[in-house]
Amino acid sequence: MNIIVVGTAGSGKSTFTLNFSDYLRRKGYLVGTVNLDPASPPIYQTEWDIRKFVKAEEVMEQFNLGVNGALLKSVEIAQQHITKLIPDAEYVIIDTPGQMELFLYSNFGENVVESLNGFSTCIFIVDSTRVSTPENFISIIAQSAVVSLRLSIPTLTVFNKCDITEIPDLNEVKRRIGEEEGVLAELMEKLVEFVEYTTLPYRLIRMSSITSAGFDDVFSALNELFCACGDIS
Ligand SMILES: Nc1nc2c(ncn2[C@@H]2O[C@H](COP(=O)(O)OP(=O)(O)OP(=O)(O)O)[C@@H](O)[C@H]2O)c(=O)[nH]1
Ligand SMILES: [Mg+2]
Repeated sequence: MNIIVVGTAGSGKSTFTLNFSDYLRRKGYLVGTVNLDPASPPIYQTEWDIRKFVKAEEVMEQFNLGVNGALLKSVEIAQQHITKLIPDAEYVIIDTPGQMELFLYSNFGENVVESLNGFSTCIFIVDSTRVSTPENFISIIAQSAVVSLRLSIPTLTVFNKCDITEIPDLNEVKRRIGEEEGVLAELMEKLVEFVEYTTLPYRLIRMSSITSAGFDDVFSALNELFCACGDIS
């Protein structure tokens, strides 16, 4: 199973890759980790590192680009190397950059999916410390639905950092949106329907990539997607 880890900047993708791969290894699985972020050296041991081919800081200098432009250019250069970066393992966990526009506006994600063999799934990691208002919540859920649509693979939406913050209750968010008035409130009510295109209505998964709380839930949800027989299939 290939697990593509996607999420906003600082949501915990790399920490998840590090600790969830250890979790799977402790269960006895052969696990490979892949760093597809040209801007960050991996915090886990891996020989499958995009930075062997392209480093964002060098691209920045070479093409006289800013941080974001250099990342987009690096990813473009790296596309041709992706197939060399996929290990042969039972679980392949693929860490990606936090610039969401790579997944929302470019075909980077699709190209990654096309380079993979076997069953692929995406974990969309939500930084729960940043979804305290209904507006933030709806915005991130809409992003996760668009990522799922663009990658065209099953996508599990997971709330991270449950060790330091309350995870929002979906019905409570809907209730708060229903109480608001005006044009924007109407827009939010329409946008909340995006939730239906994520796995959230079936199961809200809370986890901590630091403490590994909720990893059992993530693991069983992934396997349900794989078997296509669980309640989120
Ligand atoms: N308390 C807490 N902190 C976390 C958790 N997951 C990640 N962090 C912290 O959040 C920060 C960002 O974590 P990363 O794993 O680097 O996040 P990322 O999504 O890979 O970040 P980018 O690659 O920059 O987009 C680090 O300081 C982590 O220690 C969590 O579950 N709980
Ligand atoms: Mg990272």
